[in-house]
Amino acid sequence: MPLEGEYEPSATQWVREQVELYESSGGTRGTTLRDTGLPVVIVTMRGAKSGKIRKVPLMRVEHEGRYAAVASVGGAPNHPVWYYNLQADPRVDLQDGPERRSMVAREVTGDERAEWWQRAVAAFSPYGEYQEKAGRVIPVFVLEPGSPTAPGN
Ligand code: F42
Repeated sequence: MPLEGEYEPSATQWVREQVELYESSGGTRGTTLRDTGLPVVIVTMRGAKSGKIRKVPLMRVEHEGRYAAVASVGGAPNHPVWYYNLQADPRVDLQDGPERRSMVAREVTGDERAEWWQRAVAAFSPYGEYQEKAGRVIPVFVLEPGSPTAPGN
C-alpha cells in the first residue's frame, strides 16, 4: 500500500530534480547518479516531524530482493535527516527503475551490517572513502518486503 500524504520536495535542488525526472519518466530516466552510470533508487518515507511524504534518492544496493539504504551523505559528520525518519516510521516505498514496492526499513549492525557494507562498497566504491572521513559509523538500513507493526508498537 503506497504511502499517502503531502509530498515535500527535498531542499536540495539537484536531488529534487532527480526525483522529478525519475518519477515523471516512470523510472526510465534520471535513474543513475549524474553521469556515473551507477543506478539509483528512490525511497519514499514519512517525515518524522512534519508527517509529510519525503523522497530520498539513494545508490542502488540490492541483494536477492532486499536493498540497503546507506546514510552516508557524502561522508558528512552528521547522519542525514532521513535517518531519523526511518527510525520513527520504517514503512517505505522503494522505486527501482519502473518497479515500485512497499518495504520495511531495519537498521543493521554487527556482522549483518558488515555483510551489507561490503555489498554497498561493491556497488558504489566512494562509500569506503565516505566512511573514512565521516567521523561516525555510517548507518545502514536493510529494506525488505513486508509490513511492520505500526510505529511505536
Ligand atoms: N544520500 C545518502 O545518504 N546516500 C546515498 O547513497 C545517496 C545517493 C544519492 C543518489 C542520487 C541523489 O540525487 C542523491 C543521493 N543522496 C544520497 C542524497 C540523498 O538523497 C539526500 O539528499 C541526502 O542523504 C541528505 O538527506 P537529508 O534527509 O539530510 O536531506 C536534507 C537536506 C533535507 O531534505 N532536509 C529537509 C529540510 O527541509 O531541510 C528536511 C527533511 C526531513 O525529512 N524533515 C523531517 C520531516 O519531518 O519532514 C524532519 C526530520 C527531523 O527529525 O528533523
